[in-house]
Amino acid sequence: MKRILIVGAGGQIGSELISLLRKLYGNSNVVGADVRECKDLGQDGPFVVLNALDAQSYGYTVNKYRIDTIFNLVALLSAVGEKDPQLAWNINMGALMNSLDVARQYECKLFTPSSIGAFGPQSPKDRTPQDTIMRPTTIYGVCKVTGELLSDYYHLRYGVDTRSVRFPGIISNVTMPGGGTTDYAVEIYYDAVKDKKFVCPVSPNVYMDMMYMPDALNACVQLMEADPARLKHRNGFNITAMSFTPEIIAAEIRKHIPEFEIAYEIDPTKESIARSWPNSLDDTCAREEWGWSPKWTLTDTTEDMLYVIGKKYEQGLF
Ligand code: AKB
Repeated sequence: MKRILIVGAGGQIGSELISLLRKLYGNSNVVGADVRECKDLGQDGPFVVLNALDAQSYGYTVNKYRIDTIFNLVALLSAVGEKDPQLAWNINMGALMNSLDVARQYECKLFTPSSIGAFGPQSPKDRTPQDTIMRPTTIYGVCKVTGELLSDYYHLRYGVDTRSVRFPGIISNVTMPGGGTTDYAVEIYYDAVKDKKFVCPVSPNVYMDMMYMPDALNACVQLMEADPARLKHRNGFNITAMSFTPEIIAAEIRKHIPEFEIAYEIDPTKESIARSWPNSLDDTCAREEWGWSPKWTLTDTTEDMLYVIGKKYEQGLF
């Protein structure tokens, strides 16, 4: 990776990936792109307003900045996708098709995240294997499985260097996630700091895989830098760092804020999505093929999240 374009740079992952990549590869070598103007992202390096569905502008940007690696982070997430499945398909698949075609034309490597949402109710629930039945029941999951297959196809048919991981819920404290089923695992920390209570949209005993942002960012870099000769899989690798329920994360928060309370107001869409997803993934292939090894447990994540969000609260930032 020498000249990198992050499409969807204003989102939860993009807004932090851009800082890491600029540190590693040089500010001027990492171009941020988003459908909205993001003033902060243009301060240290190049930033362009780009609609990933506009193939011509996408190609123009890649050519202009002599890009060799694209991170396509454009996505409508699982819960919001169910409100308008046609829109979710058009955005998720439109951005992916344009990314694949541009990567093919300009000989770029391409990273597009997949998700635990690529699995469905018929997938094995615990330590879900890398290669197993998928059959998701959300439009988001349908897009993710299709995206994995299309990305593998572009690799086989045209030699495009496509790679991806199946991200679990990402816990972070810079940009809020929007419209996902796992968003509660971020919101709970903000509400714990501000109100010492949280109303959770999924049941107390529902397990889902999660990961702290620093591990998610390392996964992006490590996979894209991995020796292709070692990759038996490409799109997408199971990765995980922790698996917990709302009850478990609440208990962890109570170690720091003993008066913290959690109540439940179940959101039927999020609940049924969460129940259709695995409890935990088996990430052996990622460990073997490119050295994946997460660092952050729920205990360290909680300590760090409460510290950082506590500082933001003191500064009146939310
Ligand atoms: C979502 O909840 O939709 C995402 C995901 C797990 O892909 N965070």
